[in-house]
Amino acid sequence: IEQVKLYTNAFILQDNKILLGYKKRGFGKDLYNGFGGKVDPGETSVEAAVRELQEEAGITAPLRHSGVLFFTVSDVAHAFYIDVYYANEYSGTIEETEEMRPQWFSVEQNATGTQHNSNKTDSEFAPIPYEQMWADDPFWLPLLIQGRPFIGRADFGADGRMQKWWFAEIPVS
Ligand code: 6U4
Ligand code: NA
Ligand code: NA
Repeated sequence: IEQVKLYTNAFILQDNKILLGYKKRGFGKDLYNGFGGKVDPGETSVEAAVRELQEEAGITAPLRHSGVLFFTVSDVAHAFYIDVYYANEYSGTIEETEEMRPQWFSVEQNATGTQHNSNKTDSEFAPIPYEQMWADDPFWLPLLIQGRPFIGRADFGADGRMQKWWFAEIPVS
């Protein structure tokens, strides 16, 4: 690894829904993810997270830190250090931008794995589209949703497949 670059990734969690963005261009194109990007010189990680959320979804939120991720990609010279944030509220109006198409998803079906509530035939919101997300996301996104801090590492091959990984909840007292 020649260099580590700092990134952010931010999620809004509200009313058993999570706000994801469909990435329309650049790194991770055609995948759903949180909102984020590179930490610029002179700004803190949380400042970058707030700025990127504003730039990509049009909203501002009181972001709180949730986890830390470290990724390598075999044909990319730098490693990705990602601070992951969440908020339960936001201000402004969610807007599609040139980079991201925001969309709400239900967290309920994903949390339980099955639908126990037979009164609820179909949700207005689709479950989290893990098959259209980075391969590491199923390991830590459920922890973020449950408010449990996490840490993890994954190494991706040139083909984009996750080759080695390790994720854990951070015990907090
Ligand atoms: P520029 O060059 O400024 O347009 P920027 O918007 O700063 O780029 P971008 O969009 O490339 O950065 O940021 C990548 C985003 O993808 C960050 O939110 C971090 C996130 N990311 C990168 N690898 C990831 C992975 N394996 N799993 C994941 N998110 C990842 O869930
Ligand atoms: Na970005
Ligand atoms: Na950026």
